[in-house]
Amino acid sequence: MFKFARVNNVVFTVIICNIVVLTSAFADDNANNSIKNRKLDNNINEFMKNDANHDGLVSLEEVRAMIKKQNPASPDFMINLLADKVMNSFDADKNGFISKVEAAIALSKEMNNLSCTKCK
Ligand SMILES: [Ca+2]
Ligand SMILES: [Ca+2]
Repeated sequence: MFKFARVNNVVFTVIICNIVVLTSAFADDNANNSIKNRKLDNNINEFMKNDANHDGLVSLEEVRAMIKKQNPASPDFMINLLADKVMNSFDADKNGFISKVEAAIALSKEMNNLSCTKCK
């Protein structure tokens, strides 16, 4: 069970990394705040593209579709687990939908976590 949870975390991190790498063409270790903010903006916009029905919110189903697209070979139970993980960390008010503000908060936290491993 522990091993399985670890695999999930790795895949989850890979998903976040993909989102970050996707938009980090201008990044370097001395990135100033405006570049950082632009990166965050890009990441938020990338994430909100998963809003398939354009209601301004990313639902659990839409998160599942995003993960499925990035991991087409993964079994459904794995995709569902990952989607639950994303919802848990992104959906701050637990209403079952990720708003743009919630995505901004979660992605900015993830980006800080990622860059902190570099700045030590
Ligand atoms: Ca939606
Ligand atoms: Ca929410």
